[in-house]
Amino acid sequence: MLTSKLTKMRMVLAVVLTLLAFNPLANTQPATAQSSPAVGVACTTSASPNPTFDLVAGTGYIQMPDMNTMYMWSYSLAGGTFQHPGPILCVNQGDTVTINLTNQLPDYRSLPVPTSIMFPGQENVMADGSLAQPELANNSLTNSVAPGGTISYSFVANRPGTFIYESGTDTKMQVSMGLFGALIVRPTMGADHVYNRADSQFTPSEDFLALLSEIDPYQHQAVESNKVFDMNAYRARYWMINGRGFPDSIADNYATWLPSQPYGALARIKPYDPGAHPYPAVERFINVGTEEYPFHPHGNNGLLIGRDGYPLEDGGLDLSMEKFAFNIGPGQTWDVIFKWYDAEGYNAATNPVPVTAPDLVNLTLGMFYSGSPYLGEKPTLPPGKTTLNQCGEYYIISHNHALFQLDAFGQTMSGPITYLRVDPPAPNNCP
Ligand SMILES: [Cu+2]
Repeated sequence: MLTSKLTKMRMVLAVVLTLLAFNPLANTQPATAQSSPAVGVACTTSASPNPTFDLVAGTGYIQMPDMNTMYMWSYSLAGGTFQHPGPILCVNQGDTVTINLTNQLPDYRSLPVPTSIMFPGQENVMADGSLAQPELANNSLTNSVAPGGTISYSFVANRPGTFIYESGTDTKMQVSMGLFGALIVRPTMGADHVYNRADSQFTPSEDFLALLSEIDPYQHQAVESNKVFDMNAYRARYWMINGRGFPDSIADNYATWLPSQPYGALARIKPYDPGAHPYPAVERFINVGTEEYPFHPHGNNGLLIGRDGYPLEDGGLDLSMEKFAFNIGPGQTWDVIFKWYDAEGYNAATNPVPVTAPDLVNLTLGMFYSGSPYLGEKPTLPPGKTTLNQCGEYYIISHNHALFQLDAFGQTMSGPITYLRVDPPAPNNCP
């Protein structure tokens, strides 16, 4: 009896051990989860208070708005598909964040390419258990890792806000090849706050990112074909928002026709309502390029509440400021909250605000126009006109105001343009 019990236990143990040994997720992959809202920040998360992310630095291709294809270097999730930009890492204030980086970059001009991640704004970053140090020999601002190797970075995310993570190695070259991503640290006050300030509370479904970058296609072509590129000749010809150019930028997150560019930049909000929709939206601007990007939302100002992970305050004094355009410098992050007011309270029955529409011959009806100047109205359009408007919503352009940057290698009205979509207040027929 005892013998058979022991045998049984041994058998069970053997099965369990076999299962453990063959479970590919048991040891190699940290438990990360990816949120996939149609619009807004699509976070990659891992369990608090010790979130762990396995990233690879590798190569792949993205699609440009002029139908060009661009060779990129980027960070992706280990075991996942190539993506650009890197995953949006969302952690909580106080978390001990571990990021394991495996270098899968190919040799460039017969030389191995070391790479790294640096975390601007994070203090006491550890690399493989020791305080991270610059490596002069590798032209690296932090500890790098050789091709095929893995390095483990960790830090305590002490301050809430919006941050960059990017290559610290041969930075001018590697960051412009695409090695960057966004890090969002949620404050202890809650994930629906930008900072530990009650007045930084926002609507959770209205958390948006504008990660602004640029590309010199000649640099990328040279690196792809193993040729010399003189970085002094660098000149951007594409400007991107969340790794896409307009009109791809307004497509949903994870649009199937952009398999390597998961992040859209459309902002979709509802009008302010003191009861049903009291809190603002937040837009997190990041500039990983080489010059200022003066981003300009049409139709409304925004309230700048923080920069580089610091709330604009001084000893309790509120230093936030209303801005018409956001002049984000290279390497900066700006956190902006905004509300959209249905100021005149239009109602077709009870408050018909008088507006005389111009004659049809004097009108150009845009593709997203509802056929009415009133939010929530969707009348019939003239014969032959089609619209992408779904339910009487507004679309308001938002773009980089350095207009020469609204370009894709000579194709104008592209680049870092997106829309703010304002849905009618509920009840509405919006999908
Ligand atoms: Cu404009």
